[in-house]
Amino acid sequence: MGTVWAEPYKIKMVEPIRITSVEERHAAIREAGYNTFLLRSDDVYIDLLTDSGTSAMSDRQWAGLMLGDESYAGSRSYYHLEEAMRGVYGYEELVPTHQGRGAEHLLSQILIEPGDTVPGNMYFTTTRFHQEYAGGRFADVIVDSAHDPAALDPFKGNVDLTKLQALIDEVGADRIPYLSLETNVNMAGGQPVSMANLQATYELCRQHGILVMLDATRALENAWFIKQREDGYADRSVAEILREICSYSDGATVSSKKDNLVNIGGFLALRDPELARQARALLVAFEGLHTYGGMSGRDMEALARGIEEMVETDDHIRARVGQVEYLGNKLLEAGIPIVQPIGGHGVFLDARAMLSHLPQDQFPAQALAAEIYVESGVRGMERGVVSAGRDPVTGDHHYPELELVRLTIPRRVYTQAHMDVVVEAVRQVHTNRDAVRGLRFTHEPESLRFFQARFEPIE
Ligand code: P61
Repeated sequence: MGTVWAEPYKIKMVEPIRITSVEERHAAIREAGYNTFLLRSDDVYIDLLTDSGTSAMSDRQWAGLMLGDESYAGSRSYYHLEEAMRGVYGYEELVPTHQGRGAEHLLSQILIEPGDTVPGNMYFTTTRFHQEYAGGRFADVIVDSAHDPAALDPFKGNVDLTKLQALIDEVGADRIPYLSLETNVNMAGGQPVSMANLQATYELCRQHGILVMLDATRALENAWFIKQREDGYADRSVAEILREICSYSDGATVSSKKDNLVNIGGFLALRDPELARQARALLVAFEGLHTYGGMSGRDMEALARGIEEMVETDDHIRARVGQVEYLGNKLLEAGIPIVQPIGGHGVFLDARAMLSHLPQDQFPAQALAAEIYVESGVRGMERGVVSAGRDPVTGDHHYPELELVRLTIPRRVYTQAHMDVVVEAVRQVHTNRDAVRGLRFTHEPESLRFFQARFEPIE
């Protein structure tokens, strides 16, 4: 069974999806301002916009919805969630939030003073937003290979300790409240951090009195890659590896809409009770009482069950990453340039390589995502200059080296045949790539612009 990744479940309920005509899709994308975030889901065939909140729950999770305790205070479902979080992640203090960015908001507000610098292994959009909103500045300390789609390093999510030390020397440890350490780095293409790097980073930060806060949103996927790629972990369970990952940190923010297999939810986890007290003081103002945060009782019950289920055996994560690798390998065989190694939650197309005739300020990845949608009804997401936004000081675009379209795979939702359709769609667009035109803004929101921006093709 070693290399088999077949799903460790069978299907009990199905949801119909509809394929539209190319004419309908032309009209839909025009209506959506060439932004796949603005499409209606009814106009989408295979939805690879995100793996966030789009996973399929198990029968046990659905049963948990019925058993959720909706008490305003002291809900039984909260205590179940607390027990599951402590058991699986190993942190003592649970601060429940409506989703990941709720936790990022609280963490940024309690720890960041105006003028502080927050280093991180590549930015994430909402994470950096909250750091800047609290008056901080993000500084990228990821290894250089993370910015190179073709670099084959097994751990492209690693922190570059030389960059981190140089930053500490430059701004002083007292202006760095914490290091924001993302597991399985989303914007780098779902790339893992090694255990050795987590340990060394934690050690360096400790020497300087700097906290380490994980973004453990996709820590399970990271644990799987450690098991596959790092010496000494092949015989450990992902549950054990995940616990060890978290041991090299002082706390974590989690969007439970990913690894945790629920449609909504998240949390901030901490070790220090005093920090937890500060977070809960804000929680009750911004999210809800400390025993539900932003979630209903049934949300918490489904989440507790999702956390337990994701690590019950290694078979779930083997199949999850196995499906992503299946899609990635098929695209590689078809000669499509993608980020390598293949990531944990999706396949990232290298739009810069594919549409080399378009300069970056004509938004090649945005144009490519729109084109794939029109060709096939498959919806992906831009992860390039549009997502990177503008520098808050200079007002210029950030020009990231990675100009990507993310084809993100929801967990337990699509089949191998759906993946084959996606390969065909991308192959078709690749063949006709020279005809793809660039885009320009017709509406540019001030912050997190990629969500609601509108574009038109350049003639
Ligand atoms: C996603 F286009 N991710 O990947 P929330 N940390 C990390 C995330 O991946 C993450 C959050 C925190 C999404 C949704 C999304 O620019 C975008 O539960 C590593 O979504 O609040 C979310 O967690 C935030 C899509 C978010 C985006 C921001 O699709």
